[in-house]
Amino acid sequence: MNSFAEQPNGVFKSVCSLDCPDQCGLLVTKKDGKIIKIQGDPDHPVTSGNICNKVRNMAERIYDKKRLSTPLKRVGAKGESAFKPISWDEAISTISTRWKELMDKEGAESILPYSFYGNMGKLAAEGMDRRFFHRLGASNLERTICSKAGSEGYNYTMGAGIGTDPEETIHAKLFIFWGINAVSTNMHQVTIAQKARKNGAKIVVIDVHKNQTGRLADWFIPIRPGTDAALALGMMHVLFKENMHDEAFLSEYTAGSEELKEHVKQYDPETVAFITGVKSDDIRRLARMYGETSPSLIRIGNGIQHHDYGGMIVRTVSCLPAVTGQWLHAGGGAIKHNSAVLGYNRKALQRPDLLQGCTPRSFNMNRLGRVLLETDPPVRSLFIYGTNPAVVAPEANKVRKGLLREDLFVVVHDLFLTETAKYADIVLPATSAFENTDFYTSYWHHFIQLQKPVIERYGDSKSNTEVFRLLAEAMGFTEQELRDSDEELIRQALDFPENPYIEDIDYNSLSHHSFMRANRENPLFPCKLPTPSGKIELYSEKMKQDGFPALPTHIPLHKDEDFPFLFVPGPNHNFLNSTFSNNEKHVKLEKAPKIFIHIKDAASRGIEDGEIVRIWNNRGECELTASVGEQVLPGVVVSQGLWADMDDKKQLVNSLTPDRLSDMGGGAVFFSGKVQVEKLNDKNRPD
Ligand SMILES: Nc1nc2c(c(=O)[nH]1)N[C@H]1C(S)=C(S)[C@@H](COP(=O)(O)OP(=O)(O)OC[C@H]3O[C@@H](n4cnc5c(=O)[nH]c(N)nc54)[C@H](O)[C@@H]3O)O[C@H]1N2
Ligand SMILES: Nc1nc2c(c(=O)[nH]1)N[C@H]1C(S)=C(S)[C@@H](COP(=O)(O)OP(=O)(O)OC[C@H]3O[C@@H](n4cnc5c(=O)[nH]c(N)nc54)[C@H](O)[C@@H]3O)O[C@H]1N2
Ligand code: SF4
Ligand SMILES: [Mo]
Repeated sequence: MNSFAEQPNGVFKSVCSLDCPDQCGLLVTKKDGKIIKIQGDPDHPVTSGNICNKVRNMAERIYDKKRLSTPLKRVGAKGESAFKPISWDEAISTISTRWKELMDKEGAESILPYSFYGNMGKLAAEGMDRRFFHRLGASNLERTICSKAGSEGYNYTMGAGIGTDPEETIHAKLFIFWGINAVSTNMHQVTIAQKARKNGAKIVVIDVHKNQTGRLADWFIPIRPGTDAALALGMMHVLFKENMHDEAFLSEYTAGSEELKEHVKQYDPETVAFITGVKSDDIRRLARMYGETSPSLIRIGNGIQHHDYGGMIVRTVSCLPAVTGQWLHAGGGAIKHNSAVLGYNRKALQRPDLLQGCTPRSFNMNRLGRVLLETDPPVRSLFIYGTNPAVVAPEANKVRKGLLREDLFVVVHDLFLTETAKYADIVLPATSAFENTDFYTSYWHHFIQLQKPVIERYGDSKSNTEVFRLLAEAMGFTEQELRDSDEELIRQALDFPENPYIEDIDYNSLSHHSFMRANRENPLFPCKLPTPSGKIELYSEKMKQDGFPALPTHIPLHKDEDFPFLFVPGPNHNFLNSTFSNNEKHVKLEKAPKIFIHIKDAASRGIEDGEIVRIWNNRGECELTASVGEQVLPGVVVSQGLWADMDDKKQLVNSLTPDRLSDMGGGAVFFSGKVQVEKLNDKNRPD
């Protein structure tokens, strides 16, 4: 492949690698071999030249003086962050020697890979790494921290990760942003909604926090955390009762509508108001608005699934478009995620056959603390890449305690010395996505894009695929699959006749067009869904077999600890999870980590706007700046941003979050924990 990296000057096409649904097309301007500007690619049909502030500033991160340029070896105590530079030869031979010893003594399952999608490139996130760890026979990691619960819930209803094509949503007359802070986390869906608004569309936002997205709504509906299934069922109650349902659609394309009609009788607006905190008149008004407006789109966010029953909540909300037959209208329906549209050949990419029939033990990534502290036989080595678990994983104090174990050999591959890397024995420098070859599939829009290296690699950094090729060689693995080039990996992954939507897309065509659209027809129906009945399953026998109620149901949150506030610690606008939290400009834009609290709750505790307050439970404590007002309901506190502890400031919100698992998919329940909030000088707390 012709590499742009060799050309010192010019403007080059690229793609955003961050874990964000928009997956923008980029134009990168270079001068004398260095990036001097990053803009949106105006030719990209969906993102059309607009990008967020984070990535406009990305060059600062790429050339940040703090970036790692060479492998490091720990020379101080664990977690003390004292390292000395070493060569790649020494780093790789230290790792392979240690792993060979461990494999001899305790077996390969004493080694655990720990990764996520810090780089959404398919090769970076699930390419040679998976092949290598399969061949090694390492313990398996269940990558469940983000969207697994909701995806499983959605699949019970719809069969696969396929929803409305976002480009079609320009025709919608009603947008319901449901548990999504889209202004920050899916900005192009907001752009489309704003355009549609000029033609009379309305925007409704249902959230526990009136944040930047709630503020732009025509109607903001505050709701108690974890109660959205009840609201959706209340809407269905009204839709059926007032004859606003689409009988023809229900009988043709759904299974179980009669059972559902009967079932939702119990969810009358008064009952639902009591559960959700949404007034009964508002429930009726919302249902009528939904019943009378077509096409309507529900954009289902991650907020509703990071709860104890997040799977069931998403399953329930995703039944709504079927009740009014929205799937037949261009732009109508729902988007949870659209990953299945761009489904590629995962088996060919990840090669599970390299396990040679073994099924290694498996660990849920949301329980890293427990995995490190309570597993027997113990995990003795972690290889962490593309994620920063010391900040982003639940029960952070347990995670950190685990990482401090003297007998645990920790390797971290990252661009920076993250909070996690500070606990490492060996740190490996990673290239940025602009230095790599990869391909990207959005989980919202329908475009695949190829990434060619735009710049030369930084210092002595290496990409994920390069690192695992080196490790394979050092371990003495001779299989060709562990030597395939990046180009070969892409060719194999895109060779996937099972997905007709990407029939025309292969490495060669992508090289010519840089981005290509899935060949998908709209609207979604008529079609046969990959559910057991081939229809939208309002009643699901499969759920019953899996131990869930067969019909959509509201289930209250677990009790958690006996503290007065539900705590919702979401991401913020200027970071991407913990990425950018080490960049001064982004930190300045966010000012400080805040805790939003209702005026009445603040008053009863003598807390004033702008003062630093203590938030604590039996898992940990934080000190955040109070933002007093009416952005949240009484009894709820919300923080924004995955900040690391800085200069002795206690701002690690995940020290407070539970490591329980959600009902489906082993998902994280970041937003179902409870806390106490009090003035900093309050003595009424345990030491
Ligand atoms: N700027 C920016 N963009 C990002 C990210 C980032 O960190 N920063 N992270 C990326 C990633 S990995 C992901 S997964 C997505 C996540 O982005 P989103 O899908 O927007 O999910 P969250 O921001 O986690 O939560 C969305 C909203 O749900 C609300 N919420 C919480 N609990 C409930 C509830 O019970 N009911 C209702 N109705 N609302 C609730 C929160 O207040 C929040 O406003 O964003 C991606 N994009
Ligand atoms: N309290 C709370 N916690 C949360 C959430 C929340 O809403 N609230 N959201 C959760 C969600 S949805 C998610 S997805 C997770 C995300 O959490 P993470 O996956 O940890 O995401 P980041 O914090 O962005 O960290 C990604 C890391 O990958 C590194 N990286 C980037 N590209 C590469 C590469 O090519 N190679 C290597 N080796 N490293 C690379 C980056 O430098 C960065 O340090 O956080 C979860 N944690
Ligand atoms: S983070 Fe999201 S909005 Fe920003 S450039 Fe990347 S894909 Fe686009
Ligand atoms: Mo995520």
